[in-house]
Amino acid sequence: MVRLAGAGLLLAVVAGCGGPGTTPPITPGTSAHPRAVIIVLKDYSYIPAVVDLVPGESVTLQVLNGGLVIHEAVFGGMDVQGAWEAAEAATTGAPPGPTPQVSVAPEVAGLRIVVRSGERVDLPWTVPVDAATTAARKGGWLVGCHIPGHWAAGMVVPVRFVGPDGRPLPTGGGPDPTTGALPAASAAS
Ligand SMILES: [Cu+2]
Repeated sequence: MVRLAGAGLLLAVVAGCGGPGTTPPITPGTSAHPRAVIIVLKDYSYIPAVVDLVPGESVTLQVLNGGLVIHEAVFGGMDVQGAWEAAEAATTGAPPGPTPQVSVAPEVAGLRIVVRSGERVDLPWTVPVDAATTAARKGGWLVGCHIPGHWAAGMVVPVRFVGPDGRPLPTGGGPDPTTGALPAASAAS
């Protein structure tokens, strides 16, 4: 119940920051002072609409599920998204109860945070220093949910890598850094 109350508060805070898609100036996080990156999971979308990250910075991911069903935030390129989409598709139709354990090969595991309804998971993380250049080769990074049916329902947002000055870094391909237009949602290939 306390966590649910916190969910409402966080949503209010996020809404008060100008809404999804705005880019307030970023002060990159350091190991001594990690930057809080707040991501709210809903049925079936994310807030914010674009996740800004500075390569090499230390962040504390605060992933809050304000929806009614379990969700996740998988960070990575389309190779990562596709791997989780395929792995979790195998759980379609599983009976109610504990979420089935799924895994993918380490090289396409990316970063995955699963959060149950009303809960929040905090995770310290250092954004790979080569994330933007890697993304440039692989068509951009995304944050997506692969609970069966959720990606298809539109539960995916782009990552925008930005420099310490808050300006987008060139990552080539992938989501349009301005409009956030996404690649085709058929991640199962
Ligand atoms: Cu989901």
